[in-house]
Amino acid sequence: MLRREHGLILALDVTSRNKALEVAERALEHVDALKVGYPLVLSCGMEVVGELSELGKPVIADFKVADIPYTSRLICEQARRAGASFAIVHGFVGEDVIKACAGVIDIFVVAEMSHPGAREFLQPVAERIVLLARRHAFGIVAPATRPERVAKLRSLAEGLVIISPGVKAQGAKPGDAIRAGADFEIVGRGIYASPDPGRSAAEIARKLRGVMEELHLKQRGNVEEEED
Ligand code: NUP
Repeated sequence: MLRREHGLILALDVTSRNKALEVAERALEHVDALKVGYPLVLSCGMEVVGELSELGKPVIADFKVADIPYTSRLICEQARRAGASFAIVHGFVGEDVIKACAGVIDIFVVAEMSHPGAREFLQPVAERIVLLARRHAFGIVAPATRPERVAKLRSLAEGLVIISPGVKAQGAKPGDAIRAGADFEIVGRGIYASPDPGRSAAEIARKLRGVMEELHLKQRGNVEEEED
């Protein structure tokens, strides 16, 4: 279950359990989910996934799983056992891997990454990955740093939830990805590395709620126009 209230997912790429819990607690009321990855679990163990999930928001295990189906499935089982509600899995490894992972936990498939290098190998196949994801996944990962790509992938991602990283530290402005069709924006350093993580999360969440409201009004406007 991933309920959208703020449109914001907090990425906790810190390397201390205490810092992760402290930032999560401060930002909690302004975010819809917490995302953990290798920096956190390799430094302080998988137990932190359970501790974070006990705070009451779903935890996304960002392990960018990209192994053979058998091993990928084992990784996803560990994520689920630890208390994660979702895992992030690479799409370029193929449908057998996506299927194996989706059999044990709800997954987000990485369609296109947010960094400049993603243009080299991933972008040319991103649209095909979305079509694969439609058969097995809960959602996809699309780059907030390229809103035009979010819009393109949205047009193919029927029924999928889109989560978009790259906001603040990687250059995207809060709200741009949601305006382009994403459901949630992911923010890490823009919150945990700020002097006041609670306040930064509150400010970003306010902006995102504003954009969602604006889109909703626009949709309603369109409906009313059509009805006239
Ligand atoms: O394409 C991706 N880009 C990306 O930044 C896919 C991801 N999963 N991420 C993750 O999002 C990245 O590993 C980090 O956890 C978060 C972005 O963090 P930040 O740039 O806001 O600090």
